[in-house]
Amino acid sequence: MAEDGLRKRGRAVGAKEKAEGKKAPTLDQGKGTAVAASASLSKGTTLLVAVLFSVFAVFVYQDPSLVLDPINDFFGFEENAGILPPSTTFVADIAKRDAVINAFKHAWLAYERDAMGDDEYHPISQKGTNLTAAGGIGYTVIDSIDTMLLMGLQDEYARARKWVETKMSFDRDANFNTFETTIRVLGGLLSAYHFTKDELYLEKAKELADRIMPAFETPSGLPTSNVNLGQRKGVPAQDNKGLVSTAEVSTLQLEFRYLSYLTDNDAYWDAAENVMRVIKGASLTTGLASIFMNPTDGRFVLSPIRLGSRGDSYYEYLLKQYLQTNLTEPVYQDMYNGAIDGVHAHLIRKSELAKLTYTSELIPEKDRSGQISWRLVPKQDHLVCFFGGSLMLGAVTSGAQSLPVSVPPRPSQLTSTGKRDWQTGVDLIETCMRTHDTATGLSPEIAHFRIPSDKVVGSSIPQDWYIKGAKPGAPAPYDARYILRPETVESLFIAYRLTGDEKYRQYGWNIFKAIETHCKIETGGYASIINVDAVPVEHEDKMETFLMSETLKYLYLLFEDNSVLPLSEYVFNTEAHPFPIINPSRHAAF
Ligand code: DMJ
Repeated sequence: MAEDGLRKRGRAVGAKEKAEGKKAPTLDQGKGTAVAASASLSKGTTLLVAVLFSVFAVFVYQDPSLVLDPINDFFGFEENAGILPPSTTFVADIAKRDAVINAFKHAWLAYERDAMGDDEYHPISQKGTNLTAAGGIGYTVIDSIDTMLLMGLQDEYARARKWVETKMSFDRDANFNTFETTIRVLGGLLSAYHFTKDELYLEKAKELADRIMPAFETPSGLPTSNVNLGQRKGVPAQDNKGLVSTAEVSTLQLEFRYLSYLTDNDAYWDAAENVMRVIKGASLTTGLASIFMNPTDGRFVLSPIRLGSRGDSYYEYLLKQYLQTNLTEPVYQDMYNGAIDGVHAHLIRKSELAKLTYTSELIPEKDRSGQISWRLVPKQDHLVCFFGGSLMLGAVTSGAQSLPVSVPPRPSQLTSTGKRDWQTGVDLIETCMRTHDTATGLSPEIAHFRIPSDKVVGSSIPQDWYIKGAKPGAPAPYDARYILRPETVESLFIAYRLTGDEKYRQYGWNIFKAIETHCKIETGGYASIINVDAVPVEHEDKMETFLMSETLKYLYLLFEDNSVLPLSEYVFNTEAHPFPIINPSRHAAF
């Protein structure tokens, strides 16, 4: 199914092209006519032919697939010939896949033993805590269920389901983050329902969404940052003057749209789509998005522009909304294309020494006269590492000349922006892998890249990038930590599915081994580390829920047979909860 879906359809196109190739006799006749005509060619015509031939030669030099593709198709060569032998491509690496399953069990069983039902887990103190004093909402349990189902952990799943049925409650009189609750809990419930068709999950999803919906009741319709689930009331964030994060308001759409699709209740879809309408209306000419918006007037507020925190999944969900409804809503494709053009024009840079591709941030600065200028800061969050895989996925869908493309795509199958995005995606993944060149083999929360004006000397990592504030013997800065984040392995999974290139599995295995070596707690669970560049490591007593929902799921899928969750049939929410691609009767009305 998975890549098979992509690949089978790829072969179908090849077959069609081959069928057209069978019109060879007609071509031969044409060639005979041309030969006869050539006898009477004038010198001028000969010159014209020579010029045309030269132009053609230049095009072929730039893109050899112009000639190679028709030859491959005519002779029936496999579309991915030369990448990997088709018979061995994409089969599971069972030993590595099962090692990831064992890691999941090591995490889950410790959580279940010490903290079952609590929102968060602290593996060193072997305790759980809740997000609020009003009690838990199933943050960790729900975030983990679809991974258990995928991994075939029936016993663990049965116990988790029992807890959901008998203990989980959203009737909590406290403020919860609207975005986090949606992506982790609503997203997890919807995936669990998709895989099991167990009404329990759909009922819980509806109840939770109904409690979140009042957050959208602002003058603009941009939801408040928090929501009191017990009182069913939107609550503006205390910090940030009641402003909302762009990524947070624009990363609820896959979940609310899918819930409408399942329930035939348009209210969820309407609320989520209205946010996109407001954002489109507020859009900056660059296609980029500042990280804060005003929920009263629905406008962007002067604030940094970046692909890291508060910006990241805005770009992710533009593409994924387009994919979710089977490429039938061009408004999201247009918004995505505009945003990615803006990213290339303003944020993508090359490092000084090794010419690594990285993303920088734009920080607005006002001078005394109120004049605004934008300072480019060469700072890339680990969060940005989702973007390499996302660009590659965008290239083979939004950036395809026609669908489906081969695995990997041929240059001739991509538009010029598709080719650009594919290359940037490939390069960004390499850069993210270079940020794993640390003492632990894990990458820091934030990497800075050297620029000519940089005065940094003597970093412990004498490369194109460094951890700001890291000094031998001094306490590690916040930037130096690894908190079990998934973004790099997420991109590796997508890159492997779209290329079949074994190097992505090797990269993923290296990261997995580093997690096992440095983050695993012998008594159970995994913990964040406070400095990726110091061994032996010092742990922070926290196991983020996205270890089980994302990091281990993407690693599992990287080593699993590609018939599991084909990218041609599924779209992953930003917390790695898979939703099926749907064909709804409605489409964006703006
Ligand atoms: C996850 O909760 C989601 O992937 C979110 O979009 C960004 N951050 C974390 C994981 O790093």
